[in-house]
Amino acid sequence: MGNGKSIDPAALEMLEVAEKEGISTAFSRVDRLKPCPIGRHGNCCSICFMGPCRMTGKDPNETGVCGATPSTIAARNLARSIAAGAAAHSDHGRDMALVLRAVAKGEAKGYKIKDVKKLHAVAGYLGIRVDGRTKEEIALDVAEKAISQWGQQEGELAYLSRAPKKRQELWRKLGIAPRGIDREIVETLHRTHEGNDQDPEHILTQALRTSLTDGWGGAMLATDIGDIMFGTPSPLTSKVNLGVLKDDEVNILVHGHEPLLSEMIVAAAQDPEMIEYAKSKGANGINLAGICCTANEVLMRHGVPPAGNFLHQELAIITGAVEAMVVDVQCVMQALAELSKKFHTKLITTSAKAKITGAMHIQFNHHDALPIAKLIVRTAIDNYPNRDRSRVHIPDFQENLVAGYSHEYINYMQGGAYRGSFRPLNDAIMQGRIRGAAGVVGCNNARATQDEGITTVIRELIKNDVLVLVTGCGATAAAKYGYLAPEMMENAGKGLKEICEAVGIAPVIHVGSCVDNSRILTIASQMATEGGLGEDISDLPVVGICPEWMCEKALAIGTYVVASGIYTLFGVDSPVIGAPEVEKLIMDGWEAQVGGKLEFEPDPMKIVEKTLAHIDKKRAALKLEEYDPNRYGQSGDKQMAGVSS
Ligand code: SF4
Ligand code: MSK
Repeated sequence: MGNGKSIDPAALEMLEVAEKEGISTAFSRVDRLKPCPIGRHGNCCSICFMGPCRMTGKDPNETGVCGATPSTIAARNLARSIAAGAAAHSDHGRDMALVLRAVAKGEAKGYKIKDVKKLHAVAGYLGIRVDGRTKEEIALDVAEKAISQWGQQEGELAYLSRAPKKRQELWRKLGIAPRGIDREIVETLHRTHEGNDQDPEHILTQALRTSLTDGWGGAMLATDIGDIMFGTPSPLTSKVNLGVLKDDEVNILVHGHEPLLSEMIVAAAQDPEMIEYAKSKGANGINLAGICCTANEVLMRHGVPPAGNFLHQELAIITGAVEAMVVDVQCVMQALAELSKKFHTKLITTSAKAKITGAMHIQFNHHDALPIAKLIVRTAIDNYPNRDRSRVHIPDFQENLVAGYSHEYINYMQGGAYRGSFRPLNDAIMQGRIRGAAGVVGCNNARATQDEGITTVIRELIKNDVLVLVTGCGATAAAKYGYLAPEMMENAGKGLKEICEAVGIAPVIHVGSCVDNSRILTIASQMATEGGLGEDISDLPVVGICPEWMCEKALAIGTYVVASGIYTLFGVDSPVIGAPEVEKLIMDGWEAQVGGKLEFEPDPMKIVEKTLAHIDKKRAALKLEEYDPNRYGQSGDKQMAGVSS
C-alpha cells in the first residue's frame, strides 16, 4: 500500500497535486537531504568550539579533542534532547498554570473554572483545603502551588505522590525524584556543558530524573489545568482527515499544542455574529479543524475534527481551501510560511515564543483572549473571497471516530458514578480476556512511511487482545483508518471484543494530546494500586510504544514512561546506535534501575512480537493464567443474539 511515503490515500492524493504543481513538502525534501550518519547515530559532539568532533567508529580509541568518548558524547546528546523535550511540555504546563492564576484573580476575561470537581481533585493532590472556600480561592492556591513546582529548588515534585508507593520509594532510593521542574532541566544542560559530567551512566540517570519533571510534573499539570479550565473530556464523536475541510465554508485550522487560544477560537467560530460575517463574504459558515495536538485538545473537549497529523500540515494548505492556519508552539514546520504564499492561506503565528519569518503575527495574550480569537477568525473570513476555486482540491477521505477518554471517564465507565473503579479492567487482565495494555503514541516521521508503523502495531495488538490507548499524532493516525470507531471491535481478539461489547468502547481508546500521556501514567498508577496486578507500575503487563517518533518531546515522554517502570519501544531508528555502551545502559542499565527500558526497533512487526513477549513475561511473573486466545468469546452480544434468534 502507498508509495513508501504514506499509507493514507488522502496524503497520496495531495502528494500528486504537490508534484504536479512543483511544490516541495517534507515528503519530497526528505529525499534530497541525506542525514549525516554520524550525527544521526549520536556520534557528533558540537558542545564546544574545538569541535564539532565526529566519532567515525574507525578507531576503537577515538575521542573528541577534549578526550570525550563516543559513549559520553551519545549520552550527553540524548540527555540534552530529553531536557529539551521536557522543557517544551513543561513550559506549556507553566503557561496553563499562569493563566489559571489569572482566571482565579479575575484577570483573564473569557476563561472560567469549568470543572469544579476536577479542581477539587487537583487541590487534593496538592494538599490544598477545599471546604468552605470559593472555587476562585481554591484555584488561586492550586495555581500558586502549581507555579511553585517550576521554581522549587529542594524537596520533590508534589505529583510524585500520585505514583504507587513502591515507585515513589524507588525514585527516592535512586536519587531521581525531581526537586523542581526548571532545576532538573537546567542542571541537565549544565551537566552536559563541556568539561562537566562525563560518566555516561551518571548522565543518563540525571536524564531519567529530568524526564520525570515532564510526565509527573509539567505535562501532568498541563493536562489537569486544561481540564479545570476547559472541562474534563468524556466520549464524543467526530470525523478525521483532510476530507473534513469544506469547499463552501471558511476553513480555519488550529495547529500546535496549547489549548489556551484554540479554546477561544472554538468560541469565536461559533459566535453567530462571526457566522453572519462569514455569510456576508459568500461562505456558508465557518469550519474549524485541527492539526497535531491542538487538534487533539479541541477534539477531546468539543469534537472539532482533526484534519490530520504532523505530516498533514503542508498537505492541508495544498488543498487550496484553508483561509487561515493558526499556530502556537511546537511541531509547526517553517516551510508553512513559504508554502502558504503559494496559496491564499494566511499563516498566523500567535505565540510570543514562536515567530516564523513571512507569517502574519497576531500575538495572543490571556487578558484579551476572546477579542484576539475574534480578530483571527475575522482575518480568516476576510480571506475567503481570495480563495482560488480552480485550485481547490479537497480529497474525499474522512473517517468516523470516538475520542474523549479521560482517566476519570475510564474510571466512570467501569461502574458508573456509584462504583467506578479500575477493578473490571484489572479483572479482565487477570482472567486473560485482555492480555495486557499498550500506549501507542507519538509523531509521524518523514523518514518512515506515514502511519504505517502506528497502524501495523495497533492492528496486530488488538488482534492479540491487547487494549490500546493512543495519544498525539498516533491517535490521529489510528482514527484515520477507523481504529477509533466502535465497529473496530470486530477486528479485536475474542476476549478484548467481549470487553468492548460490555463497556461499549472501541479496542483503541483516544486519551488526548502529547501532554495527555500523563493520563496514561495516571491510569497505570491506578491499575497498579487497584490490586491483583502487583504493587508497582513495573509489575503491569503493559508496554509503551512510539512507532514513528520524530522530536525531542517524544524522547522525553519515552524516558519518563521508562522511569515509571514501563518497557518502551520506539520505531524508526535509534539516536544512540553509534554508542553500543549507551544502548546497553538505556536498556539493561535502566531496566535494572527502574524496571523499564528504552529500546529502538525499526520493524513494526518486531515491535509487536517484543510487546507480546513482554506482556506474557509480566503475566507469568504475576502468576496469572497463561493467555489463551480461544478461551473467551462465547459470551456477550453474540451469545445473546443467538438466544433471541
Ligand atoms: Fe569535541 Fe569535547 Fe568540544 Fe565535544 S566538548 S566538541 S568532544 S572537544
Ligand atoms: S504533535 S510531538 S508530531 S505527536 Fe504533539 Fe504529533 Fe509528535 Fe508533535
